[in-house]
Amino acid sequence: MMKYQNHSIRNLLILFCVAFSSQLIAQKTIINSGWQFTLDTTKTKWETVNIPHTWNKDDAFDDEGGYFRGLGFYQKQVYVPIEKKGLIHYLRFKGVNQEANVYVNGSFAGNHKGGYTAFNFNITEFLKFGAYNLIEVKVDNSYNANIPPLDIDFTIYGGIYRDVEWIALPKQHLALNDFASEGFYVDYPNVSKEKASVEVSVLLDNFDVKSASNILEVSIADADGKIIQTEIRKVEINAKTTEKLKIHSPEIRNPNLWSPERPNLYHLQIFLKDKNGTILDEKSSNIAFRWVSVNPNKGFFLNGEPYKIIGVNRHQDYEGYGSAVPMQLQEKDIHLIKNMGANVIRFAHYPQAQELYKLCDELGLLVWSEIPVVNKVTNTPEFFETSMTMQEEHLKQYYNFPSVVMFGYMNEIFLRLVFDNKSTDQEKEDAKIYSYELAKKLEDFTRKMAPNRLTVMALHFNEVYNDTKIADLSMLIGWNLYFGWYNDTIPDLGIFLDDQHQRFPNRSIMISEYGPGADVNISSTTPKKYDYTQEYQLILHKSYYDQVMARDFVVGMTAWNFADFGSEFRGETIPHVNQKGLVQYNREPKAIYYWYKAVLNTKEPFIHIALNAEQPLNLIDEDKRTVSIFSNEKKAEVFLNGELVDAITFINGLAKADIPFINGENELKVASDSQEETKTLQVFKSDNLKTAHFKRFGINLGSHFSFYDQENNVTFVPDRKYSENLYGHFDGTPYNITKDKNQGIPNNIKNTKKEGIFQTMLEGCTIYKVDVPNGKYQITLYFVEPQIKSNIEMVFNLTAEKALSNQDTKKQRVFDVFLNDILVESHFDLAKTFPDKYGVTLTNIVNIRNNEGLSINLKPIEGKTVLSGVLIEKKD
Ligand code: GCB
Repeated sequence: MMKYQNHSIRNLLILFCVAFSSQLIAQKTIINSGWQFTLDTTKTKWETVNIPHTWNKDDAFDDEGGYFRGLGFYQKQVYVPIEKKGLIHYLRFKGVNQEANVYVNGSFAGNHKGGYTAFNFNITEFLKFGAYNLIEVKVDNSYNANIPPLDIDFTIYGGIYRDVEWIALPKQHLALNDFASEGFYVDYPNVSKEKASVEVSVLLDNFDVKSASNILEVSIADADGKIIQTEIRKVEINAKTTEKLKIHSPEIRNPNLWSPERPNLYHLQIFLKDKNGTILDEKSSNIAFRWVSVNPNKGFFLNGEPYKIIGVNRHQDYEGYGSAVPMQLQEKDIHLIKNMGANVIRFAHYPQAQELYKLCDELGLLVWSEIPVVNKVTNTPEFFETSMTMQEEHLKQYYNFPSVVMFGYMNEIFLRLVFDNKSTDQEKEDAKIYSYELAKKLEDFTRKMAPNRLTVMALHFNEVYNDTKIADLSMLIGWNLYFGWYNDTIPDLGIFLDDQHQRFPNRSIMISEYGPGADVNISSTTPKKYDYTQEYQLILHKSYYDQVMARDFVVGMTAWNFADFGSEFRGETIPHVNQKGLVQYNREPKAIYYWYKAVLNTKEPFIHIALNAEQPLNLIDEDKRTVSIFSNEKKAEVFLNGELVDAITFINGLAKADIPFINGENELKVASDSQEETKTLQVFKSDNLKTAHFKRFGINLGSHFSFYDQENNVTFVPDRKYSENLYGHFDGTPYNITKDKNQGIPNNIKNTKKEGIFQTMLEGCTIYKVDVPNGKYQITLYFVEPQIKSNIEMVFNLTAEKALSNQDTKKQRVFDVFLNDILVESHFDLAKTFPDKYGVTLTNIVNIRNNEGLSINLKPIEGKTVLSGVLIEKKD
């Protein structure tokens, strides 16, 4: 079907053409273009928008807390020619977040709850023919205790964010009213290496007042498009009824089996014809022969062979677009995931665009698909019913994608309960019971509806899932494990897995989520938990991979997350973004993406130097820098400025080389027999700042990591204790660094994009020295008051500790600021002058003479001083 996103007139033309053609055939038109939209409940001012659309693409990322959750109104006029009168007309909405009420010419056409599944409304009875028809959609993304998901770690962008279709059909057609499925379901009874057969269940609707004699034609084509079999049936459909029939195809001998390595597809085509052979309706689908199973001791099996599944989770939003992402960009994600060498995607935590599942069929990616019953359940009949309906829509709409091998329905359903300090013990016990009840209903229903798929559920690290026995319901259990981040240390993963396996020997388990946050601008030679360095991200992922590969019983793992994603309440080093992606929010890969590619993609040889050439590198009092290099080659040679400096061997995709960079421009080349990569890097190398030449020099105080400040093109060096001819503090301690978690560190700081500098700081420092040469400098000091009251609840820290934030916001500290004995700021009181959590800078010009270097003196008047960063810029 073609898309005319910006040509609504063409859409109408198509409707005309169809109407004037002699045959009345099914017609699908995408009506994305030129809708009127407003958030104004008086509906007086409208703007014109195209679908996909969300009203939260900006406000979910701005400096103000929160984002608009409420009502949005859409409307559109569509001309329907008189010739279309004999047809049945449907509106199909592929995704409206999260509740929609649709009206046609003022009449109520239907309501739909849930933002991630499609719905169809038959609007024929409301239409005027040979006239314009007004379509109105009232969309609501407010919190609704009866619609899953409830409190979650992702933004609920409101709007009509997937395509809208107008489908006009002859009176007999494949049903569109069975939970918005395509009206047919493909099954594969008895698939093996030797033979396979296909069974297609078709729902045929007859809207006529008389019965109809039709012909149903079901054919299967091979990968080259050659039809290999066709089944033809005469069907008599009674007036105003739906006819259900099953077509069994003859056996196919030695079928080409489907796998991620060899995604052999066949193609199914269904035609409904009238008795004269005119096509009334047609449908098609990928079909593929594969079977899967799990074994508690041996893991996952694909087509009878053991198979480790390794891949990613994916959220659907994208930097700058919110949830309204052009399909081409979304499809690019799937290609990126495939090229990384992944063999599985978990579409978490909700069904995503169908086009992507089709691409998974074609590229070869196993799929886990699920509905957004996440973190908690509301004990109302409405919540239960909406969840069940959502799962029915999900199963029926995604049933025919052969890539889908796992159907899920719940994620960490006891997360809120565990951190709930308001409910009574009895209420908590009740919550365990009713959440289990819903899980059981969803499990039974999924097994019944989708008998050839695995059922799955994801849990967080807590015994409550074992105690309640909810973990025994699904065929496969996914543990979301954040050892080395929210919990304990990285090696605790293996201990946990072994313990679970021993205690629950009949359970098949995988790791459905894991991973630390990482920021491409943050780097360290001494990476640690919670520092957001790419180096720590590598350590954690690599170790998880090793621990999973060492255990046959573990089915596999899916990293959290393929890409950074919007989570409005979060405040990490990038405000409102969950930063656990293997690629950034704009899909630029982080270093870790290349490490996975080195291990998993054996087809495309490549070499990647894990350094960002854009970012200047500092080697202060450091002779060599250890650089990580990723490759799926066996060995390579490393050249610096044309000289061979090392010969490396890659183990599990990784080799490290100590590079003796020189001051200035460096060309680093790594070459194997067939591949090479070269990076040109700007290096500032010095063991004596007094004799150094630089334009800008920045220091990230209170921190062991460097931060690349794009705006100034400076990499701020980590802090250190002062030593002669270099820089550093004489006193003070890193603010809250001992806490090992990011609580207490200010987040979502207003007026800056440099959280990496502001968030860490020295507290109680009175003397800081930088031994720069004599000259004129512009000195910028960076401050933030860390104890400003925060309204951000860091629930995803998964810890019972309380944030340090809710303290008195006034007069935390007052101090004088001196630069080389000149008082540049007197009675500096951050809390008083900047009552909001605000990134504050003080900039002064200073002349440094007599080899005295730069001395920053902070003299406390009340409380302890703070200082987050220093930028020194040469001015003469
Ligand atoms: C989880 C959740 C996921 C969160 C993730 C995190 O366990 O399932 O929705 O985004 O942790 O990053 O904390």
